[in-house]
Amino acid sequence: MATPPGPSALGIIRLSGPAALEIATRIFQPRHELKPWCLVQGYLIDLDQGEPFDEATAIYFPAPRSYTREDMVEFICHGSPIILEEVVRLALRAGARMAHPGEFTLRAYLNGRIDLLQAEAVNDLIRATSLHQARLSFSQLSGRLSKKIDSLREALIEILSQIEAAIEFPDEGLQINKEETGQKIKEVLAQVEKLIESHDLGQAMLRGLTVALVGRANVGKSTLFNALLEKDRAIVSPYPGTTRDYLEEKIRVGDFLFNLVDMAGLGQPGHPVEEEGIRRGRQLASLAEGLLIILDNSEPLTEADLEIIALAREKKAIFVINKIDLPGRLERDRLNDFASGRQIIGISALHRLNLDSLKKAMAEVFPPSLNKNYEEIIFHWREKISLEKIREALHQALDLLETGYSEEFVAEEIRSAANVLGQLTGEIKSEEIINAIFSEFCIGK
Ligand SMILES: Nc1nc2c(ncn2[C@@H]2O[C@H](COP(=O)(O)OP(=O)(O)OP(=O)(O)O)[C@@H](O)[C@H]2O)c(=O)[nH]1
Ligand SMILES: [Mg+2]
Repeated sequence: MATPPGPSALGIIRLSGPAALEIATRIFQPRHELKPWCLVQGYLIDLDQGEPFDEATAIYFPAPRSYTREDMVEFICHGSPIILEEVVRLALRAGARMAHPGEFTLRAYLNGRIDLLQAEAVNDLIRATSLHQARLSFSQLSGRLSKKIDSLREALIEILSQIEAAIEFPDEGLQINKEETGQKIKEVLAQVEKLIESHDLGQAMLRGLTVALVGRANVGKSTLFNALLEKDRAIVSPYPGTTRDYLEEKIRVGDFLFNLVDMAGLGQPGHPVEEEGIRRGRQLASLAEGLLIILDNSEPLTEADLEIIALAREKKAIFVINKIDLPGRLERDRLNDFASGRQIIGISALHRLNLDSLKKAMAEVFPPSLNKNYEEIIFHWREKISLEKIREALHQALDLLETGYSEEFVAEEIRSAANVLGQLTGEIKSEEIINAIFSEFCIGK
């Protein structure tokens, strides 16, 4: 089943494998013959009972021009769970079996239609958190990152073959030029570094950035949390110490997903439960990628405010002056000094004033390295860890080259780097990696 459970306008069921067409014709009575790549109307029917239970369209994709490179049939019927379950039941009775998560894409990979990086991109595309990420994942699905990785691997294999020729035929003047070889390794290394760097941005897009709302009690953290979420999620009250445990919700701002965290007011706890809330809050704030430091426009800065401002020294932060609808008693000049160049934005969470400026600032300030225009972005830890291994091997190769070690040692490092690149695209197959990747897929893709 390629569509989610629950009633919907249409539902899609896919069959893949050598028996796909045969099984399909035992469930489906076409009005015209099922011709390759043609949409054919007909009836879903239990041929043993002869009563149709839905009208549907079917498409037959003969191998190898299909998603999996096997024979495939796709049914598009009404999206009733009852109908879809019946189609599945009849297909199973006719000899099909249920697909495992990601099995269609796995088959596409095993049959050589796509590589592992493209397979990962399929899942990222389905789960895209923004249009920007969808575009990047689609470009990866189209093979852009694979091409890059292949070109790096080819470059390493070329270096390797020169070194190996020099080892094998030392008498024929095939010595390697150390400087030139070193230069070529450095060129690959620079590209590997750039890809590794892009991972922060990729992860930020895929998983979201954690941003904590910090401030002393009653400054309006929960009111702002609700206003940004556009729903009444957190309890708000005029009494300090309202929020005790922290709350976490996702919002999308621009091209980024944020995990927004509302927490107890940092400062003097009025209650043991609040104390625990504050402890947890501090811990979360220290782990967050960014902070919104909320201050109250209607009161002068307090010791507690200054302590919270100090928390942000090592962090990306935006200073938010809340309650600008009230007469200002907060000393702006003093705050300017503390902010040391960070953005200060006046808002009213209660009256929803200036929230767009705040969102704009969040999208500018919190994402990592947005100023770097990466050609390719890697999204996953698997890729980052592999690239780090490659970086290490290439550094090692350079060291060995410079310190005049035997060329065989240099060759060994380059060979291992090239192998890791091969595992990245899946050209070198590893069951462990394959299992890890496809288990994250949904069934039907
Ligand atoms: N005038 C005005 N009042 C606000 C504004 N934002 C919040 N408040 C009020 O400030 C009080 C405290 O708001 P909360 O959102 O509960 O504050 P908090 O920071 O979450 O407080 P704790 O959970 O106790 O730490 C409530 O009475 C809100 O209505 C604002 O922009 N203007
Ligand atoms: Mg609160």
